[in-house]
Amino acid sequence: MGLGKRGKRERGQANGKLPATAGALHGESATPTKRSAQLRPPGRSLRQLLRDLANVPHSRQRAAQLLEWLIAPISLQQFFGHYWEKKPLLIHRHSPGYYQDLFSTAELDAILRDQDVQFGVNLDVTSYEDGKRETHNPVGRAMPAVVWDFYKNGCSLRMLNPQAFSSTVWHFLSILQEQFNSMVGANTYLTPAGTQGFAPHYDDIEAFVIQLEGKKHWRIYSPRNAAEVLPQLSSHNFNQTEIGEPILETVLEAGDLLYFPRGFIHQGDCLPDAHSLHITVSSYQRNSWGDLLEKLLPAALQMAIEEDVEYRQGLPVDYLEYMGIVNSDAADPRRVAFMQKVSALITKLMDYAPVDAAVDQRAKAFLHDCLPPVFTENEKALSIYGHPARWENGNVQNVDVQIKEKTQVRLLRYGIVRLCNERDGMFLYYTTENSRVYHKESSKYCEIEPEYIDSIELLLSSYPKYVSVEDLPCATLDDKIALATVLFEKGLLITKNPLLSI
Ligand SMILES: O=C(O)CCC(=O)C(=O)O
Ligand SMILES: [Mn+2]
Repeated sequence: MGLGKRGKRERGQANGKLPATAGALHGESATPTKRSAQLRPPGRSLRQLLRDLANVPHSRQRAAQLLEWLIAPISLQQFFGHYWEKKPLLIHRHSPGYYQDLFSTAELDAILRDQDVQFGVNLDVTSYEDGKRETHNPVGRAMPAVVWDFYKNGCSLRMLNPQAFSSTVWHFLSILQEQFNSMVGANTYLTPAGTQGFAPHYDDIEAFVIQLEGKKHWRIYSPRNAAEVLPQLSSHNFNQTEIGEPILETVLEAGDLLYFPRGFIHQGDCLPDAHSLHITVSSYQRNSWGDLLEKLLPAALQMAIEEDVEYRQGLPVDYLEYMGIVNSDAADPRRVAFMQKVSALITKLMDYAPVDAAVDQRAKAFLHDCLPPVFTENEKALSIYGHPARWENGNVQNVDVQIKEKTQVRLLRYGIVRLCNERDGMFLYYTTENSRVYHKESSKYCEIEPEYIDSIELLLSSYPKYVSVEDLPCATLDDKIALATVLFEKGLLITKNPLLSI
């Protein structure tokens, strides 16, 4: 077994390929001037923001405010109008502590020590030297002594799902996912001074590179051609000769943010004098119109074939004589008629397209992708997690969930449930029993009998206001209490006041 990047082997010095003064070249930079940076208060810390967001009543509003904080001083309107899916955005914040509560190398170290981090599953050890990109993952648990030895020998450490290990990353992403309505993920990248861990490449996600510690020199390149604009899939590792000239070159320092859309090629390397830790927050993987149509069109065609005889009528007996690639240049009027017929049938497909059902299928998949919500202490006390049922004095105590007609309830968050109409009934999908590890749990749902649909809709439309159980539009009081109790037990409802023990 070769030790490779382990052991005492000396490695080459810093890449040494930095321009003397690295700054933004052509990219748009929202750098506050020195003056305004001095006058403006440094901005809320993440810890303070998360505390403040707990008091924002609507979970969608919380999500929007979190994104606002992430990209400040750019507004959401400016961001979605000018940058989102269009071009990179660079923010030099001159406030090194701005993002510091999100994640740190010290936290990575503690995680390695205390939790079961597996090479290849949770952590990648990589290097990119002399144009060669290598992965050095051993098998098994990533023990600190082994991980830090790789690091000392110039390897980068990429943590693949920090949200499974770090409560703050989990909290942050779980709020943000309601802004994008598309899975929000993250990777962290720790790179030793003077090294590069990854080859140039583009990703299949919208990327928010959040610089947490140290510095990194970045080069960003435009998509190489029209087919690579907003790609569905990530690229292979490019050679330096394949990518042209950067449109943006900069050094990110702690507190800085770099956003770029999928398809923008990027590479980052560390200066000789500083390590770098960043977290890339990602969203919008396979969340395009094309991705919707990929599901919708086969369903529309299936319906059209079932319901409309025109789709079942036979093709002309002679069509092979004038259609197909060998006939594609032929000036045959039968070709024109054939094309018109195809066009008409495709246009008519719209009449059969189950658009809402296809959207609900995406929503259901998204709910499965979601991180479970993070409960505040107060929310815990008002939820099933604060329920007083327990074993005490040799007996069970307070087992009954005391939801009564006057109990006031509401959904914990707006985005934790989705009602979907499917072939065999109405189903309520929910996120509260998801895992912090992607798809570790199966999709969670319960069937909702038709007589309960209006009550679910009322809970959604009244959110974030509380409703009295007696006001749920079910047939009987027993039904109202039964529904509220089931939803409460799944962590979907909280009560206005803690349920009293009896
Ligand atoms: O830091 C690096 O070397 C690459 C990071 C990267 O590719 C990313 O954040 O998407
Ligand atoms: Mn990348």
